[in-house]
Amino acid sequence: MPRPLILGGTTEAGVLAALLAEAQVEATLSLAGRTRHPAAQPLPTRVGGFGGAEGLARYLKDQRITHVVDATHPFAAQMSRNAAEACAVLRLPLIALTRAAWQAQPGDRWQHVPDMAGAARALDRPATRVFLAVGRMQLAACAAQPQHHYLLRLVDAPQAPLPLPQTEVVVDRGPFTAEGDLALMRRHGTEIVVAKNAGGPGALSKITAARALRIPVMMIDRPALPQRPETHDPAEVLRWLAHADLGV
Ligand code: 3Y8
Ligand code: NAP
Repeated sequence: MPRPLILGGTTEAGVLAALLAEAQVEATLSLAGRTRHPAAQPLPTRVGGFGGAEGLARYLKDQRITHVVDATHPFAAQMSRNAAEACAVLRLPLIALTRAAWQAQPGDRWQHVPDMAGAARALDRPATRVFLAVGRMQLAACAAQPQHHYLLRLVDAPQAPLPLPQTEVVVDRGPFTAEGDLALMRRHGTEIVVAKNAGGPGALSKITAARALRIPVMMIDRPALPQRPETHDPAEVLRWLAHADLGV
């Protein structure tokens, strides 16, 4: 019987967790512990880092894990690198459950930047009203551009002073809706949206709202990830587990 470890923290990981629980697969879900009250999941869940690739390898051995599913967010590049390294060392089967990157549609006004530092550089312009929808961990990069009025959406209320002088904070966790984001951006008077190319439906609403408002989007492209088998379909992961379980 397979004993997979699911590296989660995304909408798709939640869908997979439900399928695995329903199929009574002996799976464990893993979260980093980034948020104060993570959503309950239908699988036994462990929270916190492993201690690098070595710590992950030790965990995989100690827990007799047979397969690893990397269902982390496309910007969780360190976790993905560690998973690829640990699975290579232990010769464990690894598959990534990912979602396609968003693509600009005709009429969209996207400016691509390579990473958060690139976004901060591209914000070197007169004061404007920015919906900085990249979460808490990336805010410091924009401290070099204090002239803007930032709308921030965070999963948890900030515990420490924010590195930006003019902010409006919305504490909310997704998935979000286009109607909700349209109202939020109208109320804030948003003039540009800064977003990570997360893909998937859970964070797309602000992109849809920007399209409706015809305002520009500064799109942060995804970091490079290690080569590994990938699927966008949670059901495919179950077939992969069953197939691998036949020892084939
Ligand atoms: C801890 C688990 C589910 C999964 C929901 C998805 C959708 C909603 C949209 C905006 C963008 C952002 C952020 C976002 C979204 C889903 C998904 C997704 C973006 C939770 C979760 C954890 C995290 C961590 C958190 C980061 C932050 C990023 C907020 C749970 C809710 C901005 C990414 O305060 C912090 O430290 C937050 C940190 C990493 C990025 C950052 O750099 O700050 N996600 N998000 C996971 C863990 O501990 O391992 O708390 O229940 C999961 C989800 N967040 O259950 O349906 O699948 O992407 N998450 C981005 O995409 O830009 C919000 O506001 O429009
Ligand atoms: P990251 O930068 O790739 O990882 C940094 C370290 O956090 C990892 O080396 C690992 O610590 C720990 N870690 C990350 N994901 C983990 C997991 N699922 N289980 C156990 N430990 C984990 O990751 P991140 O960008 O901070 O993302 C953290 C979590 O939030 C992930 O679960 C991700 O799916 C979720 N998330 C992230 C974003 C985002 O925008 N980055 C968006 C939505 C959800 P050790 O080295 O000690 O093992």
